Amino acid sequence: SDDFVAAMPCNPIKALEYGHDNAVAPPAGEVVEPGSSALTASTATEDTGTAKTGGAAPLGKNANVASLDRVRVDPSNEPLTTNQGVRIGDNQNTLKAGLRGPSLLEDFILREKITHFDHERIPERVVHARGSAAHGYFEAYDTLTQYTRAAPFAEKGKITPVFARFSTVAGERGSKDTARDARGFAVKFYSDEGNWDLVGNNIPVFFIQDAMKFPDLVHALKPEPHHGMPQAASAHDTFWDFVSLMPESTHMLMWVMSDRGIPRSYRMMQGFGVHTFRLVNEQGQSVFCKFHWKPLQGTHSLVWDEAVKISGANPDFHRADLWEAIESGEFPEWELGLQIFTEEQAEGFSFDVLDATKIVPEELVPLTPVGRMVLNRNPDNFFAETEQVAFCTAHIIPGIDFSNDPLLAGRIHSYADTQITRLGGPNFHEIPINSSLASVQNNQRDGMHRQALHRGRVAYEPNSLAGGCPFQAGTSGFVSYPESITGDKVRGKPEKFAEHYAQATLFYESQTAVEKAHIAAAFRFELSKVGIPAIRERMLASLGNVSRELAAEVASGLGMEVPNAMPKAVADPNPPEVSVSPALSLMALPGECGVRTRQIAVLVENGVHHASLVALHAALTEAGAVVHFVGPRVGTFVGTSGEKVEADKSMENSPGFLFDALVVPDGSEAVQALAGNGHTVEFIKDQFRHCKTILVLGAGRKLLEMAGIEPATNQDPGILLAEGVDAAEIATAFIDAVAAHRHPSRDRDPPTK
Ligand code: HDD
Repeated sequence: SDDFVAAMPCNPIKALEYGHDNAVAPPAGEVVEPGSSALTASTATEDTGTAKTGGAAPLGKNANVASLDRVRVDPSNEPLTTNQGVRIGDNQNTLKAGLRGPSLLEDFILREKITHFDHERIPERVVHARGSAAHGYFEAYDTLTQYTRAAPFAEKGKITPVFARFSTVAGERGSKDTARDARGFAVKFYSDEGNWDLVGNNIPVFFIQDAMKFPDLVHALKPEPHHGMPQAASAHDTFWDFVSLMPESTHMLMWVMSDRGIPRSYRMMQGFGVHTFRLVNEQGQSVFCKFHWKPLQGTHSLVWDEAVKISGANPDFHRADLWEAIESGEFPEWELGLQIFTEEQAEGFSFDVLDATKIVPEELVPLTPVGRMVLNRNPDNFFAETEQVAFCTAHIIPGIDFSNDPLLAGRIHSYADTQITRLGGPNFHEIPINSSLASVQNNQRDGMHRQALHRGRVAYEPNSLAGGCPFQAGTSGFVSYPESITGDKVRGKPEKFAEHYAQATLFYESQTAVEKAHIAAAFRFELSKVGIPAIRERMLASLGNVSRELAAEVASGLGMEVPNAMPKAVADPNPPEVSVSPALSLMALPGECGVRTRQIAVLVENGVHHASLVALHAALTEAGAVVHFVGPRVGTFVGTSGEKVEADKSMENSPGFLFDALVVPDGSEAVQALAGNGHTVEFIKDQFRHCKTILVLGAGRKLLEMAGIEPATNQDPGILLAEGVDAAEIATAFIDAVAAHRHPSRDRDPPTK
């Protein structure tokens, strides 16, 4: 009976485990109206209303979060036990023969505890070791059944749970967040037709065209093998040796050397599936597709001097930013856009869509927005979820298929393979964060750490003893797109792969002047760290093929002559379709969130003009900014008329470059005291140098002058003076200036201040 089934010790979350009505079309899933406030409101209260430390773990509203409830552990009111459930009476002392005697081998409690500890670490990811992740959901704007039968796009408003992990590539697990690097952007969709992993980066192209070169690339990029340096940095000989010998990497180099390589936040970067994929509809028709994630928070970056300093003061800068935004209910959101094109269209392009070093310019194929992803819940346990999640490009579902991109082919193999070492065997799909919400039924058996308890004696197919189950799903299951293939078995590349520079030039020429200057400065910095002059020269020769202007700029920064441009593989390539693509500039996607989540520092000291700060605080908080009072130390300060101001950060623990904007306070006594503290001028100078907004109230102007900034002659829209002006009045202007992110008219190389 149903009661009996319910009473069985099966996983109640996976209610479908014991049979389900195999549908041909994907089930509709949970559906809400797009943008429905009911959805966000329910998750918002759920997530923000529950403390994440201590107490019972909150029950998630996202389906994949709920399925994790079965493994959540809550020690409230529970005694300490061994792994065998035996209560431990004393967790302080080993078992000894006499108080001063030797420890006894029979102390199974000590031995279990130490043994487990000894094996706590697992191998880190060979690339993308450093990362942070969050739960959320994908919501389809509309049905996309015209192009694909993929479950997440089956119905307007359909919700699919996701887990997304962002990462740096080169650094080890404990390395800094703000290294110059590509960022991983991996999304696991727990669809009702199985897990689909879109394992992308924040850059739409890659360094190499063929997976055969991936180990070489990574060996060149990672710390050099003899001395293990440098950590989380591409600025060293082996990397530039390799890429300067691989002209196909030039396009990706332009992106990594641009400000995209140092994002302000994981929440403020784009994501790309990189490869050309296929969409396949229920009739078996297929189109090509590229995946783009666009952050609604805008695309914003750090500047290099800032990134370097942040890595010292807060190596967890991006991890903390993502965590804190979600904890505060400020859920980051991305729109998924597709570039959909036919094979016939692709054949006409000047480049090959199977070449992962090429984009499809949006001028050729515009983006179609198809849904949004919202991340609304932090993991409960970093190891169990963020560390153990296993993404894999081979995890696709009916309605999605691969193209013949030879880089993708290698990835399809690599991801599942690497988990076998990293997660200790072939059963990593059973780790809760990896297990699909769709029922899993097959005849794969055993192996290390097997969890499933298969009943019966049948583990083969065909069978008659189990009624032929589990049975082949036929066309309701995954059917590879029957692309017809002819050709010789060869090792080689298609013709258009030989053109390496046109899109590097397109990228460079699509940048604003400040962005171009940052690209040149990044090449200069990286190549200045290269010890072998011939490598610098070879790279300059390659850059000469991108832009003479860029090559000259970098060469002069290195005190070198511009060498002759490197000979190209094809002298006379197909002319590119576009020479400028505005979407390639970071400035293209300013975002819609104003100053929400922006970190504002307000300097405080004893004698600070309290009323103006209270008014500002109210206006900024109202606009969604996060205001911090920063003193020479943390703790209480006393304002002009005896009011108390609580500093939650100090200039020592939180230097100026950690904040998006600065308020220099009024109050002559406070200004006097701040003037005597060397940190103050550094704090202001960094804000100035990094082109951030500075609001100076009344007497605070003296501190600006001490920092060598003369606001009277400065036409800078990012420096606001409020003398005799009501603080609340100036708040609006300040908020607008902060929303501009930076004031690049102040950008100087080298810095003047
Ligand atoms: Fe990769 C991890 C993205 C090429 C082999 N890769 C990894 C992750 C991301 C990417 C985001 C981290 C996933 C996570 O958060 O756990 N990789 C890319 C992109 C590529 C790319 C966008 C080019 C388009 N990767 C690539 C190639 C190969 C690999 C060509 C091998 C042939 N990548 C791996 C890996 C990793 C990995 C060794 C390390 C840990 C893991 O997979 O789970 O299998």
